[in-house]
Amino acid sequence: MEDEEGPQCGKPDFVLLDQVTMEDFMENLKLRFEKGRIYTYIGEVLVSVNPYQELPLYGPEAIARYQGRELYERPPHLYAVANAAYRAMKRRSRDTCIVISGESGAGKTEASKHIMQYIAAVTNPSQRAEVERVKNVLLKSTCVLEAFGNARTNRNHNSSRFGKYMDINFDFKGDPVGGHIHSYLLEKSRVLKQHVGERNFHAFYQVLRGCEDSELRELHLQRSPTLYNFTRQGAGLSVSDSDEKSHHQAVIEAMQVIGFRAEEVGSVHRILAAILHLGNIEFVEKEEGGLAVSEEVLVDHVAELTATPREMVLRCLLARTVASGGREVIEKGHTAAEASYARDACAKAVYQRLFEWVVNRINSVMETRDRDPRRDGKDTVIGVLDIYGFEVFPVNSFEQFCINYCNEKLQQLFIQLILKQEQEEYEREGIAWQSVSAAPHLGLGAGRGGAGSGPGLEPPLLLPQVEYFNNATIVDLVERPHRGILAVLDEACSSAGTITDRIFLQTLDTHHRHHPHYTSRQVPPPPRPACSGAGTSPTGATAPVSVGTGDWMPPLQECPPPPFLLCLDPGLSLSPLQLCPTDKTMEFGRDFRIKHYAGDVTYSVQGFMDKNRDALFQDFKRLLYNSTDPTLRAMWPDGQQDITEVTKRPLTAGTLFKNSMVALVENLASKEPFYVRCIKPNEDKVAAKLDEGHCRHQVAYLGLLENVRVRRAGFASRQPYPRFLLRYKMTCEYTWPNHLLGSDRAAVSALLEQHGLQGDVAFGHSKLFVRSPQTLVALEQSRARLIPIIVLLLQKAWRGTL
Ligand code: AOV
Ligand code: MG
Repeated sequence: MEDEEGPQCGKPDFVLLDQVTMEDFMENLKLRFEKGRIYTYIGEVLVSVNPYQELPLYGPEAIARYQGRELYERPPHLYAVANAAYRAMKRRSRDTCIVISGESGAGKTEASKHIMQYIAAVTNPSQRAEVERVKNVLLKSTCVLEAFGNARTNRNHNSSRFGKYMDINFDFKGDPVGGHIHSYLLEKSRVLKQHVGERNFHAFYQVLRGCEDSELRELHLQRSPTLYNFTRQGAGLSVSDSDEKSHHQAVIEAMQVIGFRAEEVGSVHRILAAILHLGNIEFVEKEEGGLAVSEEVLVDHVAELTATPREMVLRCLLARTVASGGREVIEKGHTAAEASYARDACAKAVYQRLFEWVVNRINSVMETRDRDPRRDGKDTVIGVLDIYGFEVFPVNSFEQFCINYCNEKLQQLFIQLILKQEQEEYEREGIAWQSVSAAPHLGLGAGRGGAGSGPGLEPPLLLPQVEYFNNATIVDLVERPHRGILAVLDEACSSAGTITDRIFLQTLDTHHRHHPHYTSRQVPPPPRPACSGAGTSPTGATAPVSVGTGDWMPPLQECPPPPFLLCLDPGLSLSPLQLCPTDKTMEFGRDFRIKHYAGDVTYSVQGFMDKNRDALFQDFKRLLYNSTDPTLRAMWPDGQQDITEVTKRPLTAGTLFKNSMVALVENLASKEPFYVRCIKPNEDKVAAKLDEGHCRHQVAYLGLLENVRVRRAGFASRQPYPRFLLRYKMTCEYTWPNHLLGSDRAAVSALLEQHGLQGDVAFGHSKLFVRSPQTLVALEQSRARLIPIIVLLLQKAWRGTL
C-alpha cells in the first residue's frame, strides 16, 4: 500500500471536490473503488464501500502504518478512524464512540471487527496479563455472538439479527481493562420461520454439522437439518459441511478462551437441541376430547435435555394455569392451535434467553477487575456501535419495523451531531459563528458573527444555505407519546384480545392519515345493500368516495404526492430498495407503509400485536426455572413467581425497544462521536461491481452530499496546519521541501501569501479555515500541475541525470 495517494486515485476527501454535485461525488467514489480505495473521508467522517473481496488493506503492517499518526497523514482507513477515536480519548480523557451505519450488507460488522483488531494491536505494549485477557475476550466475543445472533438473509449471508453496542474501558495508560456489550432486540421469530433463501441462526446448523457423532447421539439429534422444522427451510443453503464444522470448532474454542466452562458449553448445546425437538412436536385432538402430542418421544427428549420432569413438560405443552380471581388457580386445556402457539412462544423465548445469557456471560468476564488505584475517577471508554442495517423484504413485519426505526434514530443523531460538532469546532478554534437552530429543517444558513469575530477575518459573509431532510418527523411518527405507532400498538395490545389487526390499522389511519410519511389502505367495508348508490365500492372502478364515518382512506393514487424527500439530485433514480413503489403491493386491511429516510417499506400488521405483547405462559417459565441444569435455570429468574403473583402487565417489546433506543442515543450523544458510513456497492454481493443507481440512492439518503456541503458552508475546509502543509507545501518555494519559518502556522501564512489567497482564510488556534472552495480548487490545481514535475525531478535525481 502506498502511503501517498496520487491524483489517479481521486480525492481522498470529498470536501476537496471541485463542485459538490451527485455526479462529482459518484465519479470520485467510483474512481476510488476501481482503484481499490474503498475508504474516503468527508472531513472526519469515513465513507466505506464494501469491496466484497479480500483486499490487502489490513493486518499488522497496515496497523503499524496508522499507529500514532494523525487522521490525514495516511490514506483514509478504518484504522485511522480507530486511531483518531483512541487518541482523542487518551489526549482529552473523553469518552468517544464510533458509530457505524449503513444498510444491511454494507460492511458494518466487518468494519467493527477491523476497529477492534486495531485497538487490540496498538494497546498493552507492556504485555500485562490481565489486559491481554480482556483483549482476547473482546476479540473472541465477536465469533460467539455471530454464531448465536447472525443468520443468512437475502440481503447478507452473515446478517446481524441483533443490535450491538460495545463499550471498551481503558485505564489511564490507555490499555483495555474491561468492556460491556449491550445487545438490542434479537430477531427471535427467525427461530421458527425463515423466508425462502434464508436460514435460521448459524448456531443450529453448526451444532448439527459440527458435533461429534457421540455428542449428537446424546442430544438425540441426527445430522441433517432437513429433519427439523426449524432448520428445514435453510437446510439446502448450508455453508459447506467442512466450513460449518470449522466454524463450530472456532466457536467452542472462542467460548473456552472467554471462560465458558465445559458444562456450560454442554448446556448450550442441549438447549439448542431441545429447541429443535420442540419444533417437531405437533398436536392432535383426541377423538374422546382433549389434546395429545404426536410423538411422545420428543417430549422425552425435551425433558431430558432441559433437565425437567417429563410430566411437567407435557402439562405445559397441553394446558395452562390461570388465576381465576383471588388465589384460586385452575388448569385450562389448550386447543391444538393454542398449543402450537404456546410451543412456538416457548421455543423463541428459550432461544432469546440463551442469547441474552451468552451476552451476560461474556460481560461477566469483562468487568473491570484491574482498576489502578493511583488513578482518580473512572476509566475512559470507546463505544463501538454495530447495529442491524436498514432492510426491506418482500414481507416486512414487526422486526423490520424496529430495525428500521433504529436506523432512523441513528440518522437523526448523525444530523444533530454534525451540526453540533460544527459549532463546537468554531468555538474551540476561536472563530465566531452565529448559532443555528436545528428544527425543523436544518439550515446552516446564518451569517457569521460580526466585526472582530475572528483573527484576520473580513466583514461578515452570508453563508450559503445547506438544507437537508430532517427525519425527525419519521422518528416522531413512530415514537410520539399517545399517538405514535408504538403507542397505538401498545394501546391495542392492552385491550384484552378484543382488538383485531384491522382495528389496529384503522386507529393508525385515524391518527396518521395526513402524515406525509404514512400511507395505508383500509379494509373495504362490507358490501352495502343495493340501494346505497354508486361509487360506494372501494374496490370497484368508480372513483373512491368517503364511506360512512370516513374511515375509508383514498387510494394512494389520490393522495397528494408526499413532500419531496431525498431526491436532492434531479438525476436520482428510483431506489432498488423501493421494492414497493406502487400501491399494488399493498393489501387491504393488512399493510401500512412508511416512507423511511432510506426508502419506502410496506409493513404487514399481521403478528404486530402478538410480537409486541411477547407473552409466554408462566408455566413454561416455572418449568425452566425448576430445571436441575444450573445454566438453564439461571436464564429464568422470573420463573420463581407464582401465577397469582404475576399481575402486573410487563412492558411490551416495542416499548422496551424504544426505551433502549432512547438510552442508546443519549449515551452516544454524550460521547465524542466518529462516524463510519458504509455503502453497499451492489445487490448481488459480488466483487468489483459498483451499481451506480444503488450507490447514488445510499449517498442521497445518508445525507453525504449535505455532509460535504455543511463542511464547506462556513469554511470549505478546516485543516490542522501540519496537514495543510503536507498536502500543499510543494506549491511554495518557502515551504518546499521544508520550511524554516518557526511555526507551521507561519509557513502556511507564507504559502498563502505567495498565492495571494490570504484574504480567503481564517487562522484558528490549531487549524486553518479556508472559506471558499475556489481557494482549495486553486491549490489543488497548482498541486496537480506540480506533481508530475516533481516526480520527473525525483526520477532524474535517482538516475543521477540531474
Ligand atoms: P453489515 O453488518 O453491514 O450487514 P457485513 O459487515 O456483515 O454487513 O458485511 C457483509 C459481507 O460483505 C461480509 O460477510 C463480507 O463478505 C463482505 N465484506 C464487508 N466488508 C468487507 C471488507 N472490508 N473486506 C472484504 N469483504 C467485506 V447487517 O448485519 O445485514 O446490517 O444486518
Ligand atoms: Mg452486521
